[in-house]
Amino acid sequence: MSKKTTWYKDMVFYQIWPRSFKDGDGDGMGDLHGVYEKLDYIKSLGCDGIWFSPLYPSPGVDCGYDISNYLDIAEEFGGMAAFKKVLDGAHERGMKVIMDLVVNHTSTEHEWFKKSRQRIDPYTDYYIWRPAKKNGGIPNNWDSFFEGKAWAWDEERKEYYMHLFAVQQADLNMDNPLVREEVKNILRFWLDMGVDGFREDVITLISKAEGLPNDYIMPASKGTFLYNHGPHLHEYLEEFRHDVFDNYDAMILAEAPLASPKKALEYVDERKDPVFDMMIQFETQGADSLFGDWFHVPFILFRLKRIYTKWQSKLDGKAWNMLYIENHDHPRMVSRYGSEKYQKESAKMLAASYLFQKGTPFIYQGQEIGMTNWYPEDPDMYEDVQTRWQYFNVATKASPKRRLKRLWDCSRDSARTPVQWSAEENAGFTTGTPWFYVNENYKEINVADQENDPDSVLNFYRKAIELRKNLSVVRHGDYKEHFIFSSKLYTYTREDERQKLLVVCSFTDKKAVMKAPAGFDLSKAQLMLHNYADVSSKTLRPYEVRVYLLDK
Ligand code: TEU
Repeated sequence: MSKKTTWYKDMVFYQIWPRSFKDGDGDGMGDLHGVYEKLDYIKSLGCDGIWFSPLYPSPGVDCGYDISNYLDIAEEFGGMAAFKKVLDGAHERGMKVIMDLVVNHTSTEHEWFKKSRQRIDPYTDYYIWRPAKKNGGIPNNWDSFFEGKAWAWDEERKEYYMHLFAVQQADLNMDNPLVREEVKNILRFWLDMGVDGFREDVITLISKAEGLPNDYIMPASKGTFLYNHGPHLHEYLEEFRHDVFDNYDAMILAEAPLASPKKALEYVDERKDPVFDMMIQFETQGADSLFGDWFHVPFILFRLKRIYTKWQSKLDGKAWNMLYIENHDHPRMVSRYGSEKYQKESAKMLAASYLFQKGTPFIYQGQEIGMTNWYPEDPDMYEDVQTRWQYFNVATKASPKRRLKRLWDCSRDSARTPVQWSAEENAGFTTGTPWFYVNENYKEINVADQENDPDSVLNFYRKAIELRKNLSVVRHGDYKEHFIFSSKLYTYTREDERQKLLVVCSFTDKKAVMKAPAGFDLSKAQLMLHNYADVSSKTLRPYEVRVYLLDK
């Protein structure tokens, strides 16, 4: 069957992490009433799609990624009635809505798990249970992403269960056909309601190596290559597609840790019946870290440029890129690849560094006003399960100062503080007591002030998105990087038979001299977007960005 769903290619998505987006009922927790209030705001950015991080009932150990009921909406977010209102409201405004599908694991509070631990059929084999070894030891040496080894002992069943994430996130046994039927029911339930697709959480981890062998190769993160892209993954994904997705016009965005473009093409190559429409790759996050977010190093522009260009060129003509710089799993970009000192300039430059690439851009809540990292003095203020494990159990011999600095640089909580709506109390996020800390800089960085300022980061995003929508060269033209050896500038063009777009991004707080690529006559080009008032000189100021358009 040939690929049918392509509407996402002309769209820009906005990601909502519900707890911190907007509180509509005053209980301190973001909710769907708040989302409803802000639908026109999202639309005003030029976004025509929303990805919701999980809204389902959950004990909240991993902020909703530990689901206890897949067929409902959490009361704290307003329940099903509020969701349907948002879904209809979005559709009325011409916006699509995609949900997070988290089926590598469920919460240990899910009914399936409660019955499975009691060996009540048909749930007995819904999870990955193994007896203790003769010496009482765990079944294999795999590590979890969040909390030590990937196994937890269950006193009731007297067996270990696998958890690749937190202890309260038990991995489903996808080899069990009944579990796959459950997944299909979940998909149909939401698609029949009118949802337009899914972002599939760590979906490449759902098939584990036969026999769950020990990992003797990896020094850390043991097991990664034994459960990522596992033996039956394609088979299960094809089953989901055949039994469900082929009957709907739905978009599938797959989250894929550790995927290279080559690996991604096994799933998204449009010439070969793809199982996914797009993939969330992690490499873009790796220009200031080694082996994942928790080994922070200074930002290196060469690495970012190489990654940007690699994904643009390797997928070109074969598959469609998902473009993003921020989401709920990584600290804020202004604080990492940009500069807090030049917050306004660098937020705009970072926007242009990816919004004009080929693919479908995603914007994470707060990114559009250039929100920055959060610097609490007390490690106990962190909420995230992964962050707390890293602080209390990893690198514990370092000085308290270094340990805290590591959280500032690496924690996901940096991107999870409430959206800064105004300079009012609690940044206008809630009239109650916020569930989490508000970044102290909300008086300087907030939506209300930026609405009134034509030169704000917010209005830069609006202009950039509008340009993208109006110019077919941005959506479909060829991508080319120039001056790849520049340690200060990232320069790229997009080109079709009629037009050529040039984007020059300075990633330095020093001056840099701008050059146009051969054949691009700046005197004939029109300056479409910039982040400094006067643009006469060829010397770029800190974090300057310019976007030029040339008619051929
Ligand atoms: O993230 C998967 C994932 O790989 C991240 O946990 C990543 O390792 C980490 O955030 C890097 O610091 C997805 C969700 O996006 C995340 O929020 C969930 O916690 C996780 O799956 C488990 O469901």
